Amino acid sequence: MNQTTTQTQTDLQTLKERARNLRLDILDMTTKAGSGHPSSSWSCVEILTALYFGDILRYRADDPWWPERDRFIMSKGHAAPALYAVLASAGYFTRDMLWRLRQINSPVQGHPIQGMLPGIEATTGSLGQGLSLGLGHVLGGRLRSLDYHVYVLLGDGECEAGQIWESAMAGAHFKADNLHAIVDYNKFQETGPISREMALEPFVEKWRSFGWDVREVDGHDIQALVEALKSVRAVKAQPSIIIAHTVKGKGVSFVEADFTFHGRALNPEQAARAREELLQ
Ligand SMILES: Cc1ncc(C[n+]2csc(CCOP(=O)(O)OP(=O)(O)O)c2C)c(N)n1
Ligand SMILES: [Mg+2]
Repeated sequence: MNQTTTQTQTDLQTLKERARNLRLDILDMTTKAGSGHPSSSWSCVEILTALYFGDILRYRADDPWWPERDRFIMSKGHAAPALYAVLASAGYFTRDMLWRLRQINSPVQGHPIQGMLPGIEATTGSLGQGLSLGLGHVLGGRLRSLDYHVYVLLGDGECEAGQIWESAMAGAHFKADNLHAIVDYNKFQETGPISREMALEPFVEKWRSFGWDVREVDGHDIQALVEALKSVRAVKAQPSIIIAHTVKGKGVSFVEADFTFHGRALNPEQAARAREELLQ
């Protein structure tokens, strides 16, 4: 094995370790709060790890409003615990903040609020709006001759919202090649399987027909995510989307198997079992 390969594997190992720690933080935050969305948060842990630690996003945790920063918008705002965990891990604020999730008057609310904590680019939680916000950032950057990139994480259930498809049209119309959507395609929304509630398929073809560059990836394969997130930056004259195939509740078997964990924290006994699985 040559040195480059060894280095890459070490990096990948570090990223996997980070992902595991984020899962543990999400478990602890939501269990302590007694509410929140652990399964939606675990679903997107590798995506966030790749973005923040895989050398994708340009950001300065000590200068959160640096004008040239890349923007990340957590459009599926109910996965706020995942966002808070990754921002703390990246150094935007201290980890003790995490344990204030969902407390009255806490800046760590159940859904992210812009301005409450450094690193939160947008107030989200009302699903369907983040892609439009992202496009606004791209067009604003154009006016100011800033070439930052904007990544927006969408839920698959969220893609049932009409506003997503307005922004899909507008993004292509404005040739927003600095706009990159990622869909956390875990095949479930709040009340059941996407295929039953409001089918999205043929999903890839839909985005292509709207004029987007589309690629699919295993949403838990950090290396594949890093490559995809990097390569979309080179797309010209059209926005891009990465459809990341994921498992809702990834990492904890009994949560993966039960979509009713949406919006439900684990009880202390379940949390202990989850911790054991995550530490295996
Ligand atoms: C406009 C709007 N309608 C309904 C809801 C309630 N809601 C919260 S999460 C959710 C399901 C989202 O599913 P998905 O986008 O697939 O996210 P996942 O949790 O699977 O990652 C719904 C319907 C909301 N937050 N906003
Ligand atoms: Mg979903």
